[in-house]
Amino acid sequence: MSLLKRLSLRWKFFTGSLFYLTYAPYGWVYSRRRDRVERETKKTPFPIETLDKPGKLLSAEATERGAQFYFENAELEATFLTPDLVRIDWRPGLLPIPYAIARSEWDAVATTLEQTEQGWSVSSIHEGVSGLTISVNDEGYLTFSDADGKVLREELPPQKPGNGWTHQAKLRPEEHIYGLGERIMPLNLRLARELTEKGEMTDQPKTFRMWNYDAAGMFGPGADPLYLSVPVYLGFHQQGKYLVFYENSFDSRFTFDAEVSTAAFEGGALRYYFTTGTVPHLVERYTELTGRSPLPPRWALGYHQSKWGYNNEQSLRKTYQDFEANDLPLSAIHLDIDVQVGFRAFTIDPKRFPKLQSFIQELAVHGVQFITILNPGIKYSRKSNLFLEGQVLDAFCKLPNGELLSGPVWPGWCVFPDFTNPVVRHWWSRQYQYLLDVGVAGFWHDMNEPAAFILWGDRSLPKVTRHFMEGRGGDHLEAHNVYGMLQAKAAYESLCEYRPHRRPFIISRAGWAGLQRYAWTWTGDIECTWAALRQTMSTVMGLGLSGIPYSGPDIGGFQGNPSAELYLRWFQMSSFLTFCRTHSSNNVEHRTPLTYGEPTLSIIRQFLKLRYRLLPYFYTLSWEATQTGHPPVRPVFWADPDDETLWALDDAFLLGDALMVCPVTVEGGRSPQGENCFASRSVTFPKGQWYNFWDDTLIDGGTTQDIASPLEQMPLFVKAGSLLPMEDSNHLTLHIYPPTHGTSEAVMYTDAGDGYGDHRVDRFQIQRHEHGIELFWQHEGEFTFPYHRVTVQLHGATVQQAWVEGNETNPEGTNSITVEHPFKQAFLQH
Ligand code: MIG
Repeated sequence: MSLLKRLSLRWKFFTGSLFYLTYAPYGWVYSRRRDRVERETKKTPFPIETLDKPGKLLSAEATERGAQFYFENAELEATFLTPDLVRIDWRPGLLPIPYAIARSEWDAVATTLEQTEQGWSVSSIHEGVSGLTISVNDEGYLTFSDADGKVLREELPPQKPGNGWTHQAKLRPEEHIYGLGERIMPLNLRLARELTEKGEMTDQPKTFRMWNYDAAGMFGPGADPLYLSVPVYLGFHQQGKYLVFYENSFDSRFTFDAEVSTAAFEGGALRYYFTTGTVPHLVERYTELTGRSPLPPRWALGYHQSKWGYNNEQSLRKTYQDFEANDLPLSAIHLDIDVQVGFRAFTIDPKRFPKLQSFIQELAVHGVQFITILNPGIKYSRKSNLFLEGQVLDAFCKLPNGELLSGPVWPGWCVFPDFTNPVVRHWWSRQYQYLLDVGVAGFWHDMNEPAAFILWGDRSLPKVTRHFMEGRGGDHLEAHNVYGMLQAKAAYESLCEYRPHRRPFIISRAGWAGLQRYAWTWTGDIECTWAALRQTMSTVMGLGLSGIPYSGPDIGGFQGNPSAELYLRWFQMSSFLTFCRTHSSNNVEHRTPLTYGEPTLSIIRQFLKLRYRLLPYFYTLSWEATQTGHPPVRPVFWADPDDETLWALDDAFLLGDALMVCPVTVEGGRSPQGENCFASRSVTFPKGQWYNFWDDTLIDGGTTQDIASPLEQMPLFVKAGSLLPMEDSNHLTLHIYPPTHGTSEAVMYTDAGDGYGDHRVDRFQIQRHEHGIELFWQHEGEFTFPYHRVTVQLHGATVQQAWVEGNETNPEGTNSITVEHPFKQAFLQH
């Protein structure tokens, strides 16, 4: 790096940091005020109902969907929603407002209640036999067992040390735990403890806190909590697999010790859901309960370019032109707070962006969309219309003494809309209309944990802040974690109402159980290191298992300037994540695929183009996620959940069932000794056969092998039996990676890419014969087949002769045929 460049970077960092410093006095005033308010409210204590334990079990009675148990000091209710999904309520305690819940009507479930030696047991009856059984003993121990009598979970009697419950369950030595929303931890959360002890984590991740938290500018592996928490986890052990979801939004802490798990809540009733079955089934049930992501607009699966620092129209035009001139595909440009007037939500500075509307229209023709950021805080100023309107509607959060709460964010002193009030959500929804009229395609919600600038203490609102909570009232301890999700709900409803013919696109930094119904997320201000690149893979997989299928990190990291190699490797990984966006802080160098010149640029172009060719596959996975909740990006164990050796594997991921992606997360992809001396990484293959994407060699599953990983190749594998649909404008290529024997199936989903019109599902069957491959093709749905040409390309074999619907067709080269229309049957002889 030249001296000049280095100096200019220093200067940028310095001015960028100054930017933060100007807020220090606000932070000081606010931190003091927050502490004082919290202290004073404690003087008039809440009524605290404590309980040591539930006491003796006195009686039990059957209910319509389960049973009710009466203990000396507590009540327990088991309600079966399906034969394998049960809701447990321990009372007393405040029941939640059902913000997480997407479904309230369930088919009837037959259940039986029986007295046993130790107490009672309640079971669901499924097809004449007992499905899930919960045994309740005299002191409040609960045991969950499946239809075969295998014990899945043993719970200790819960305790109520304060306003909330503490809940413990036994853990087996081999038990693996996944989920809890956004964590920058190993995929198996139980490993966080070990890594801390070995000193491999920067923080002390022994406790996972549920408290959406602004990591403010930078965080690395081990930091906890982060912006988005979901109190759901999956457990795997030798007796089976289960999922537990605590429907309680209060501040809480989860730990997984050697023998017990603990979940401790600051308030509310102890309400949780338990289900069991295969891994896909667990995710299906959880997303049946909390909802699934709607189909995104197809462009959203393309590449997004973002930068905190696009502060005039010229910088946007230049960005677009750079992409255009360098033959780099681009789907969206994101506008950060620089676009606003005084960082105020729903504003665009007409001085610096005088022709934004026509520029947006111009780029729309080239398939580029605009996304704008907004924060929930509204400037506390009588010059702000939003402030005045909100005051009249009583829209802002208040302190217990009735005073308006204000806290510092980018615009200065801000007030915070209370999204737990439906009137406020409706008012907020209306505000998007103006930006929609300007042509903005989607919204990026930042700082919605909600975050406030502080000098010490918690970076949010005072915990005693009052919230409407749909009319029943509550404090910030309960409302905090749902705040960002409810803002996303308001935005989602706005887009449905004001732009009904296009699908909503919203990205939210904060969230809770059910966020997936409204928004995508990104992983915030991740540091710019190899360790962070490595760990974000688990973050994305963990989010997927927590019901949130769309996420990704800032490519290259938010804070800092990655080396060309780190950026390239990060890019290669992100090309296979659902949300693929480069973004960076205002105090670092502008970062795009062009920043590093050659050879980085060409390699990135190759990966970007591969992603765009794979869009039919990505889009099909998105459609499948609407039907099943299965996240497109999933842990490798998904390929063979019974193989325990895969349970902790988190250095690779699957994209759908067909692709295994093995990012390179260490420096030195190409050794300095010479061009032909490649580095490699080790790859563990789940059972089955895997084709190397780059050279079609076939690899046996159940093995671990060293695979070459030069800079231009990230190890990538296709499962034998897959069909990968790839497109190049209106030319579709069906890449067939045949099964080694028998038959396999694949689907492809297509529609207009946005809106709510017709769709089409193409279904393929690949049959392996002794001398060739037979392909059967059927479809359903009214959408017209959008491609003008179809190539069938066979991998792993050479085509000698080919027939389409029985007519001989000449193979082109060694392994493909091309036709004009979809067909019903083809045979490729090899
Ligand atoms: O206080 O809007 O995570 O993506 O560029 C920082 C400026 C506020 C934090 C977000 C980041 C965004 C930045 N924001």
